[in-house]
Amino acid sequence: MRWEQMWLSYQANDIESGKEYFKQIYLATDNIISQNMKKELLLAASQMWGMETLNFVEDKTNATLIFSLGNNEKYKEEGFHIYEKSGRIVVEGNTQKALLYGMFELLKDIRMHAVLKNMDKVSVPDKELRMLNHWDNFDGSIERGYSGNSFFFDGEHILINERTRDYARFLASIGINATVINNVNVKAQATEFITEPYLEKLAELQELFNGYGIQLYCSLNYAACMDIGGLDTADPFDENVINWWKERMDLVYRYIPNLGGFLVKADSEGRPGPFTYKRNQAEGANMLAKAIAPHNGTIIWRCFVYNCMQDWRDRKTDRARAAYDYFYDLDGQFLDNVILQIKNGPIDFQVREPFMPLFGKLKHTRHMMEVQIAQEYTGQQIDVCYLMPWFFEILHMHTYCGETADTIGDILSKKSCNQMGCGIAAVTNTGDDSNWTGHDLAGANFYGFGKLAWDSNATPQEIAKEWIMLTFGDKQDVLKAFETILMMSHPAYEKYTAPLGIGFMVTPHYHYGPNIDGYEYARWGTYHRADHFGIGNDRSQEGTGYAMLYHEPLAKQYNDKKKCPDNLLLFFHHVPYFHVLSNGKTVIQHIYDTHFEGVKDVEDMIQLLTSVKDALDETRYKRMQQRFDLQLENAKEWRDQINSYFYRKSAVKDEQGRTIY
Ligand code: GCW
Repeated sequence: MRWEQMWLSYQANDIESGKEYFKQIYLATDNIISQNMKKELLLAASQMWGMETLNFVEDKTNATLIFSLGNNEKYKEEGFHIYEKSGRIVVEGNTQKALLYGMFELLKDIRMHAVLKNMDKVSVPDKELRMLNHWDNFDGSIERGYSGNSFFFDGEHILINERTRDYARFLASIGINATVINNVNVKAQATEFITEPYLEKLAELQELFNGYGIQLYCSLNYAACMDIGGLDTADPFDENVINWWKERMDLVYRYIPNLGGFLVKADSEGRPGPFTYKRNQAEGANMLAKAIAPHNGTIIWRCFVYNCMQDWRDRKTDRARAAYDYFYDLDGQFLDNVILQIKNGPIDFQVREPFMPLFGKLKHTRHMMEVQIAQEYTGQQIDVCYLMPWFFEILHMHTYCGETADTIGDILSKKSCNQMGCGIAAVTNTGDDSNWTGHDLAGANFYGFGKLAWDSNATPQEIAKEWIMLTFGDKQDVLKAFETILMMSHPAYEKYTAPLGIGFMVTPHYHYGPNIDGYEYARWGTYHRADHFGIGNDRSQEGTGYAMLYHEPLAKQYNDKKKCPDNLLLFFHHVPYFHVLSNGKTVIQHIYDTHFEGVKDVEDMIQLLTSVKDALDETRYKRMQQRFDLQLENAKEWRDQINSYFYRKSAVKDEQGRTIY
C-alpha cells in the first residue's frame, strides 16, 4: 500500500510562478541535510512544473536561488531569513538545519501563490524543543492510536523504510526537531530497547533523522535495571543501580552518539518509580540524569503522577492537585539536564480544563508542556476536532507569575521563570493508515501543532487555511467549507460532550462516547458528583483547595462561584442546577441548550462537506463522509444520554420542550 503525502503533495494545486528561481541553485555544503534538501527541491520542482533535473551550481554569481550559511545572532540556531532581490531568492541561516526549514518555508510560499518578488521574511522559532511523543508499542499496536498501527514497529522489529523518511520530511517541513518513538508505558520486550540487538537499528534511525534535523528520544522503563539487569532493586540511591545505569548509558551512546535522551513515566498508572523506595521524583530523575550527563543527554521526566487507586467516597483527595503536590516543593532540585514534562491541564487532555498550576510556579526547574493531538478524549479521529484554537488559548493564558512575560507561551519560550531550553511536546495522532491520521481533517492537528510549536502567535485560522490549501488545493469553496468546519469543530465537541468543564463522562477504558457514571464509582479520581440537586467538583477553599494553587488574581477568581468562568464552573464548584451562569441561563438549561446545539453543529458540518463533494477526490470524500456519519451518531448519543441523565436527576424540564428521553 502506498501512503499519501498529506500537506507535502506538491501536486495539490497548479503553481505558475516560482519556476524561474529554480534555474540555477546554489547549495554549497555537502552533508546529509543538504543532500536531502536537493532531493526535496527536485521532487517539488518535478511535481510542480515537470522539471526533470535541477542545476546545482558551485558559484553563486549567477545563481537564482541561493542557500547561504551565515553568522547572524538574530537567527540563532534554527531561524532563517528569506528574501528576493533582483530576480534571485536568498535563504540564509546559521546552520544547515535552519536552511532546511527555510527551504520548506519557501516551497510552502510558492505553493500558496505568495508574491515572491521583493519578499523578505525572518522566522525564528520561539520554543527550542518541538517534539512529538509516540505511544507506539513494540508489537506494532498504538496506545490511544486511531489511525492504524505503528510505522515504527512491527512484531518487535524496528522498521526503517521510505515511509520513515516521509515521516521525517513531514516533521522537518513543520519545524519539529525531536521525537520519542515508543510508548511511555514501557513494558515487556520494549524494556530491551536499550540492549545491543536494538541499538544498532535505533542508530540507523537516528542517522536517517539526522538528515532532517530531528533528534531521537526513547521512553525507558525505570525498573529496567531489575527487569533486564537482574538487580533486585531500582532504588536510585543504590550503588549497583547507579552503576548499572551509567554503564547502560555508556553503551547506548556508543551506538547512538547524538541520541537526545529519554522520556520517563515513573510512579504513574502502575509504572515503577522512585516512590517504591521512599525517594522523591527529583531523586529518581537525577539518578538517570547523572548517568546520561557525560553524553549530553536529557532526561524528560513526566509529571503525570497521581494516585490511580482513589476511593470515590473520598472527597478530599483530588487528582487535579497531584502533580502540583508532588513537584512544587521540589522546584530547584532537578539537575540541569532534566526537563519536566507537564500536561497542559491537571487532569488529562480533556476538551476543556484549566491550565496546570505548576506553570508559573516552578521558577528553578526546566519544564515543557505536553499536549495531545491523538484525540483520545476529543473524538478519536472519528469526530473532527481541530485543536489549535484550544492550544492557542492555552499558550496565551496568563499565569500571573509576577514577570512581565507571564503567559504559558512565554514560559515555554524561555522568556520567564528562569527557563533554559524548554518547549512543547504532543502525543501524536499518526499511524500507518494511508492518510497517516485516520480522519483526513485530523492532519490539520499534526500540521498545526508544528506551526504553534514554532510560533505561539501563529493564528489557528491562518494555520487552518494554509493546511487546507496545501492538502486539498486552492479551490475557494473547499477552502471556505473546511475552514468553517475546522474552526467550529472544537466548540462543537465541547458542546455535545461533558458540560462546563466537568470533563470525563466517557466510556471507561476506551474513552469514546458517553457513559456518565462510567468513572463515577471508580478508582481513577475523575468524578462529576451529580445528585438530585446539583453537579460539580468543589475545588474551592472549602473543598479540595485546588483553586488556591494559582497565583492571584486567578486563585480568587476560580475560588469564587460568581467569578469563575462559565466554561470551568463545574471543574471548580459544585452548584445547584438552578445556578445562573453569566449568560443568564441556569446550569440545567445550559446543559440542554448546548447539547442540542452541538448536534446541530455537526449537521451543519456535514452539509458543508456535502456542498463541496464535487470538488473533492472520491477517496478522501468517502473517508470523511463515513466518519461524519459516525460523528453525528456519537453527538446524538451524547446529547440524548446527557440530557436524559440530567433531566432524570434534576426533574427540571427543558424550557423549549424539546425531546428528552
Ligand atoms: O490519558 C491517559 C491515557 C493512557 C496514557 C496516560 C499517560 C500512555 O488513557 O493511555 O498512557 O494518559 O499519559 O501516561
